[in-house]
Amino acid sequence: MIKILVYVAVVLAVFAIGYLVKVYELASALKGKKQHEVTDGDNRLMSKFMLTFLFVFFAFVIYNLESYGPRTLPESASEHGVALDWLFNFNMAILFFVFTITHIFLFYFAFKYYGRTGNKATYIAHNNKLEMVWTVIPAVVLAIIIIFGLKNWNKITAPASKDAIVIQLYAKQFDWTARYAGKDNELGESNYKLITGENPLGMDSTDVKGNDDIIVRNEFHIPLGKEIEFKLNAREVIHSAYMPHFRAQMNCVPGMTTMMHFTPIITTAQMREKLNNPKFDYILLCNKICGVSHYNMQMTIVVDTEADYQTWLNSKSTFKKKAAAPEVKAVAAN
Ligand SMILES: [Cu+2]
Repeated sequence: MIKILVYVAVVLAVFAIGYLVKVYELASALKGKKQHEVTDGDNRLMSKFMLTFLFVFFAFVIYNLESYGPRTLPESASEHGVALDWLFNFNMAILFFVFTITHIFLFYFAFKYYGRTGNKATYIAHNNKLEMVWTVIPAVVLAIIIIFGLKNWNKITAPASKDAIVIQLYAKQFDWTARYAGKDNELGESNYKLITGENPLGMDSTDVKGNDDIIVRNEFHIPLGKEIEFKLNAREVIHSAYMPHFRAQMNCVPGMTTMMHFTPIITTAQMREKLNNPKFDYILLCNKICGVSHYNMQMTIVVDTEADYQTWLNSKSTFKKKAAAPEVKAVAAN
């Protein structure tokens, strides 16, 4: 009902404006004014609006930077992220420079050179020098950005080193499971046909490589200063492993393994201190709209010192021990 009333109000408003314009035109005709004539006075007024807009607009931009700037991500917690942030800031610096200059010219010139009767605009058909300047400068700047970008991209996407800690991140609707490769640093085989309620990753219990694997949910730990190699899998639809504080993201695709790696450089405790926020936690999010509970598909990441990481990892039981556990429980129940 309210919707219909709003529609009716909008339609009536449009009619009302139409009639007002008609009344204005008739009044002008009666006064002997030429219809739609733009006077120098009108142009002067508009030019002043242009200049006012320039200042209001920049004030708005500065206000937005001030109020929303602090909501952006804190400094990068991974090694490659520092280089990425530098590249991002370099891009932003160029953008802001060009943005400021062009907007000042746009609105200041509209103010200064507003239309006056008898004034004629200069007509320039072609100017080689100008063409060169506005082609060569952007080309050089773009080339610099692309070269820096490619250099970083090659480093980030290069294969991980052999001694990197291997962790599988398994995505399904709607949660994450992390699996550590254990002492042998090799993940055991898995197969979707083996998936059951007790074996959500479909681990193959005949593969000895999987015996020392450690499966954790809700929270996973990684050690400071060590390279971590993530192997990403998805069960049913495409998910995306997004770790914003580490400037890392990679799609998880059913039927294949995707990979990424990074080295954390700030522990959770250090970051809490830096941000003066004792509740801060690194987070793994799903960044692909994968279904109704996509928004809640997350896992806490804890960056520990090497010693704390080992203690945490040792407190977890391996796949083999866990597989044996249900029998123990059954005995206890009897
Ligand atoms: Cu998802």
